[in-house]
Amino acid sequence: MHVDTVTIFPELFAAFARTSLVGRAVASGLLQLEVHDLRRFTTDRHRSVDDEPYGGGGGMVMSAQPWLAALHALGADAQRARCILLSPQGRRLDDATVCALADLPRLILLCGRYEGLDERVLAQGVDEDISIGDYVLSGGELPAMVLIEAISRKIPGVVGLAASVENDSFRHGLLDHPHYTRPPEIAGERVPEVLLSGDHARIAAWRRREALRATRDKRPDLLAHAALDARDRRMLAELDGERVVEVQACKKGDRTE
Ligand code: 4FV
Repeated sequence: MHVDTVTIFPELFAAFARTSLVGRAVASGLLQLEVHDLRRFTTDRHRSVDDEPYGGGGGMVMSAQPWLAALHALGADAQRARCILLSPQGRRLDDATVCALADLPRLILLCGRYEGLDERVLAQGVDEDISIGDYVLSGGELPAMVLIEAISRKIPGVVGLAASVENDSFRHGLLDHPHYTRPPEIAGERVPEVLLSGDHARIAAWRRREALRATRDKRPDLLAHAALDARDRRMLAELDGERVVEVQACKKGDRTE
């Protein structure tokens, strides 16, 4: 996977490109990450990248010329590169989109600043815009890093233990189950016995049940799209049954108080 990133703050990617998972992906050659300074494509002696907005109003807008020159220089139209602008106006990033993008040979990520880019850049050279969430940041650099890291985890061989990617949250449409490690007891809290049992079938069942419980409690919207089998639905019914008992117990508790 080859990723070109265009930004006015290339230094923001320096540590990111040599640290942890992305650092290993770049070092192994499984990911080629090139960071381009947008100012390299300016033509005026002040190397300016922004200007007053037509129609007035606060803030500055990024000028089209440097971006169009950058896209041309990077061959955005020629090679099979998907050109993506990170922007709050974009389609929300999710695991399915990450998987789809991870199968492509090349991405060009545009990191905006100020109020955003002149709209004519989007018309000319951008294939799609993607948002990492409904909030406004000062720049597209962090969203670009989020996207690069999420995609890197999908590149075979990047995450040492393929199983851990396989079990990632959202991979099967569910949130992850709880995790525990040594010591078996801390702060008066013991690790669920089943996890110490060595009985892998029981452990797998417990983990599936807890993933269903976490998803039902925290992201019920995901349950509607999750690939659930009959056993999952039985587990959910049992969990709901448990909840009824809990609620009744609470009510009973209140009455006796
Ligand atoms: C953003 C987001 C984001 C908006 C104005 C950059 C900033 C500035 N990008 N998901 N949320 N971008 O807030 O992707 O130009």
